[in-house]
Amino acid sequence: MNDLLEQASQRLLAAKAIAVLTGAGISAESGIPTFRDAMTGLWAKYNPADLATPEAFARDPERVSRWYDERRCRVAQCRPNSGHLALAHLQQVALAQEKAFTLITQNVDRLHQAAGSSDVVELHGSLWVWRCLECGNEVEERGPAFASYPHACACGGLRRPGVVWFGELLPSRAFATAEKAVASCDFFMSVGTSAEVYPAAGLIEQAIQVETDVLEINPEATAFSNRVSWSIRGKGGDVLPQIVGMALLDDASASETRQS
Ligand code: BJW
Ligand code: ZN
Repeated sequence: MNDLLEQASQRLLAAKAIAVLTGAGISAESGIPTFRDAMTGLWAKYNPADLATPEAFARDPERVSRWYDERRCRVAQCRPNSGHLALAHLQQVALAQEKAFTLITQNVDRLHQAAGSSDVVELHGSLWVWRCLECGNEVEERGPAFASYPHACACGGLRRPGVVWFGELLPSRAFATAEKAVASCDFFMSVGTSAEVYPAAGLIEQAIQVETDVLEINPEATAFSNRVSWSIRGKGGDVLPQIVGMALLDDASASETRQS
């Protein structure tokens, strides 16, 4: 694994445009359950068709709103981990060196932003934003659990969580930004995603097709593991700080050599 880390960090150091796609696995070490992990994932306990579709909300808005509000309140107790922090640090250094850097996430927890990442491209929306189905008004809900369910707007309409459910289109501007970043990057990282949900997983396919260097970080294999340049089996919170640390250390020693 050390050889893989060394090689990938060398390429990261040389990259001029970096794009990163993250999934629920990067937040697992912050205490937020993933979706598809066999024992601990949300879909091991719940049926997505009952909770994560517009039809489920239409059928039982009380249950769906309560479930999302409970998740919102749980995430409010969670802090970014060393994986989120390493990506925020990498972005800062990349931008200072005038490299392009785009962080694309499927996560709805906003822990990347809490770690200091900016301009995060949210493909599946956010647990914090709730939108009225009648008047379209959007509010950022940062307070305690709602007093009653379903959550209602001042206009009397129902508010739904601002996440993207199965069968719904992804926000078009966010997806276009993501596709453009992947098309123009020379180093792509996929971290903590099972790569099973489309069109987000299609971004990994796109990176492989354009022959960008692709690094996957995940404790488990995915459908892309055999096709990427490096597949590192490990946790985001362990591997990301190492890889970013190695790349920045190499960079610092190279600039010392240049100066002496
Ligand atoms: C660690 C770790 C550690 C653990 N460190 N790693 C093409 C083919 C087949 C189907 C489709 C297709 N195109 C579209 C579809 C349908 C559907 C889809 O993809 N279904 C598949 C499941 C089969 N897609 C859609 O419906 C999308 N919309 C769409 O396509 O619109 C066009 C359309 C409209 C109408 C008809 C047809 C097409 C919308 C997808 C929306 C996804 N929404 C969710 C819920 C969000 C709200 C909520 O939070 O409840 O988004 S589902 C859920 O999955 C969530 C996630 O963002 C998403 C991805 O999951 P992720 O992040 O990869 O998590 P996991 O749990 O799957 O994986 C975690 C990984 O972490 C694992 O690999 C672990 O090993 C790893 N891990 N610990 C690093 N410490
Ligand atoms: Zn309203």
